[in-house]
Amino acid sequence: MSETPHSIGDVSPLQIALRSSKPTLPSILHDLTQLRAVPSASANAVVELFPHISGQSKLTIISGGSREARRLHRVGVVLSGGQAAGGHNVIIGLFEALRQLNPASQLFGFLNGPSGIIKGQYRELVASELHLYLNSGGFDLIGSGRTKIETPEQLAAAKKTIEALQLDGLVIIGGDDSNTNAAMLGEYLRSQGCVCNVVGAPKTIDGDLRSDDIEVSFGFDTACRTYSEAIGNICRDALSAKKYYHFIRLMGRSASHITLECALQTHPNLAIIGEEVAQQSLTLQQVAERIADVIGVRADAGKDYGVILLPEGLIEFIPDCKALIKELNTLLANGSSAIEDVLPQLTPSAANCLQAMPKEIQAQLLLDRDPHGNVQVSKIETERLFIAMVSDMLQQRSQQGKYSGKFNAQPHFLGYEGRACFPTRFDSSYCYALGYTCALLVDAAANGYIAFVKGLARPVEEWEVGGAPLTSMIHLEERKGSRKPVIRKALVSLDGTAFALFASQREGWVLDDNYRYPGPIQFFGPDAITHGCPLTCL
Ligand code: FBP
Repeated sequence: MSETPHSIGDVSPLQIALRSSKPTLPSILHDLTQLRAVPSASANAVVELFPHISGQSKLTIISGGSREARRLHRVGVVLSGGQAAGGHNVIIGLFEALRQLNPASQLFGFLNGPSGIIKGQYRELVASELHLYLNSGGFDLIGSGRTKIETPEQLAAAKKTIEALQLDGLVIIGGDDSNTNAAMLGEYLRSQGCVCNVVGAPKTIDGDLRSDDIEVSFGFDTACRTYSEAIGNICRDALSAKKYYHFIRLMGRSASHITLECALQTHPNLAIIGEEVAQQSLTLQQVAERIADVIGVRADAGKDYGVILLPEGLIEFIPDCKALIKELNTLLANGSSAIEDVLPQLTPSAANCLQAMPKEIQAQLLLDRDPHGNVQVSKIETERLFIAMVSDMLQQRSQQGKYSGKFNAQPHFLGYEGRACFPTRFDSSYCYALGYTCALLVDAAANGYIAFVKGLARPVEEWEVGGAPLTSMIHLEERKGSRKPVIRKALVSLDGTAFALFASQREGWVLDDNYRYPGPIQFFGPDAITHGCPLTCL
């Protein structure tokens, strides 16, 4: 049945329109037959843990190659970790580029994340199915998962699957932990004489997978625009009703990139940036006091409403909480999980920090870590913790005659709704170009690389593409109580342009209700509304 704007079918009119809206490609990717990957002059150092994939040079894709027929490729693709808008476009771009390089090339999708590689669960992806997923959100085409491929048995099982399928390429679409996995697998395969090339694509709404070449991970723009629409709406509600303080916790695990971007998009009365809290070594109490101060100043001006943004990972930036979490990670990795088991094993300062928190937050801090050893910050309701602390402080200030306002708070958490929505035009084109780039890196036999597309503040046609050695991003970090090689998380730079812009404007947002309303993501319409990149990338 054909859809019209007035019929109710299984597929919405927007879904239909987006499926047939081909993303723009950078000019360099218009004709793949003449491209080549050129190494930069300097190579990265050889790293002891990665003898087979370190010591390689960055690759830039340029035109000027021969027109010789390209090799036939058999490539596997896997989606790893949390959803991020545009993942399907990476797969579609990869498929199309592989077919352009050689029409007989085949692409296999591993099901439900890296466990699909270990268990040999996959299916071949074909054009007739893929076209239904163009510009769609989510990862439901093949599913995703957080399983790590790290034990000798898992690595051997992955190799068995890769060899049985005769893959010469494996594309791992993931964040920092998943790309660490990509490096480990690439290293292992070469050490075992397997010819498959492992290439990563930078995915995560958190925006913390960045380097000189990776300006932002895909999904960040869409997530921030989705949250900013909601924050703008909440700001307008606050301004209309004038009776609530909205405490909005924003997803983003460790780094505060999402909070910074959303603050620039919406101009809330206060936005806490975790990296600044860490730099100033603020305690939990001091962060709560800072919030109470803003509420107090506004109350003096007759304003008992406002909007406060909190990054999901804030708790890990507060030095006393960070030390507590580190101790808890080790205890949990060793099997303790009940509060009565844990408390006596903590140092006195960590025990005090835990006991000062409400019971629900204590329980949330003791929940299982994810397979990579991370605290599941999405389950820790810091917005409620701060509402409780600030409420107590304001009561005390009121008794001391230092506060005369009314404090009525609403907690919010914006997270999952920003991960699987239709991508922005930016993420749509960015992901499509990343898919093409992954294909070109496999074609260049690049193993242990992550694809990049850069120059993102410029028009799409001018974007540049290439691959960076994964080992250039790896360092040693404590995970589950021991030192492990992982890709370094890129935190908000307090010396960067984006933070400087925020710092120069935020004082004005405290008292003046200078809210900005970005509105919904628009795919069709004037360029000023549909095009653009994250403000933190400008
Ligand atoms: P990735 O790093 O895998 O992209 O996931 C990021 C994230 O969305 C975080 O922002 C959030 O804290 C976490 O995933 C939630 O994890 P889960 O999906 O397992 O609940």
